Amino acid sequence: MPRMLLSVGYLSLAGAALAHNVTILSDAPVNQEITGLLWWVLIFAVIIFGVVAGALAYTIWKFRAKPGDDELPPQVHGNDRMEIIWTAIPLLIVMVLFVLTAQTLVKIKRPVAGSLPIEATGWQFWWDFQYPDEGLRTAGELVIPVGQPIEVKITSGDVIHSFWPPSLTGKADAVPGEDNYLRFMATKPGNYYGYCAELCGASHANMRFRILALEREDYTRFIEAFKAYEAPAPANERVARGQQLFNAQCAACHAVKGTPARGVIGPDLSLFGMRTTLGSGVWDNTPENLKRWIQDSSAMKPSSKMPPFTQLSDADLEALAAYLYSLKLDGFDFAQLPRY
Ligand code: HEC
Ligand SMILES: [Cu+2]
Repeated sequence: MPRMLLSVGYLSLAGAALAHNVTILSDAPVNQEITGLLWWVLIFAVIIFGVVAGALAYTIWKFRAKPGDDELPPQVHGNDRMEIIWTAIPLLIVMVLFVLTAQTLVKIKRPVAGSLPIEATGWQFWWDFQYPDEGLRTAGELVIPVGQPIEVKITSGDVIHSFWPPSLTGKADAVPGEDNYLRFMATKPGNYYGYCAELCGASHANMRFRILALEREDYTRFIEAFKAYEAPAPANERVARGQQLFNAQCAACHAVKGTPARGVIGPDLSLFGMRTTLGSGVWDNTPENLKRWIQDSSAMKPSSKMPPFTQLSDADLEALAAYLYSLKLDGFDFAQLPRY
């Protein structure tokens, strides 16, 4: 109940549409730590408000002008004892908050043995993700296991970005030439929303990502299948045509595992057919959105670094879409994951 009340206050500030992105409603351990701090601040704030407002109300009532009061009341200048008290109390409160905050900081910054290392690189306007231990690469949607600590090494390839999945943890800046670390753990499976939290250009607001947390067995199955994965041989004419177009027009910037496409300027598209979103976590991954994206991505995402392909015929777009949707592992349905 108190947690609910606190959430109501928070939500009225943050906007109800972001209900799945509220730190204090999250079970993730780092967010629980931060929520604990928030409680301390709230307790002190309520006490201070009560004392100050109460004293003010009492004074106004007690010393109000009464009939027959024609003379000025006694005039007082300064009170050493009170000044010492009202300096000492805030100092004490700030010291308590300092100690609590320092404890929390140490706890959430400490490297955890058995963490899964991940490397995240921000680019205008998308996120590249790598699994250094497995030699795997993806973009926009990062798959992790539930119940294992994750250690994300964050950097940027161009300007300063910031990596922030609010339902899982706080944020860390992505700075070119520098590595910052975020450590967190998902406690339940889900499709967690993430945002770039540092103004980075015209499409900063369109630079998002997702973290897909899977049960341990599903995660292991996913990683093993991904390691063994090579883009499947085209199942029909259309997919074959799509692959051919892709290798001719898109492979300079995009990679697809097990094919000649090895570009690294744009997102890795090896498992694009499994993505729940398109354009770095912004649009639903539907054929309509995909075709619109390929034709002119900057019409959807201003200043997108992917060039337009307005010369492609409808049949070509269909073929490219058919090829991209063939790039997936069987036996997974990420669309079913609850969203946080
Ligand atoms: C000059 C490099 C370049 C070329 C050529 C290029 N792309 Fe891209 N592409 C990008 C970049 C950069 C992005 C990321 C844009 C963003 O989200 O801000 C991107 C994003 C995408 C996405 C969205 C990926 C995601 O993670 O959601 C798809 C799908 C895509 N491109 C398909 C294609 C196809 C199909 C072609 C060929 C017809 C192509 N691209 C050609 C650079 C390129
Ligand atoms: Cu950014």
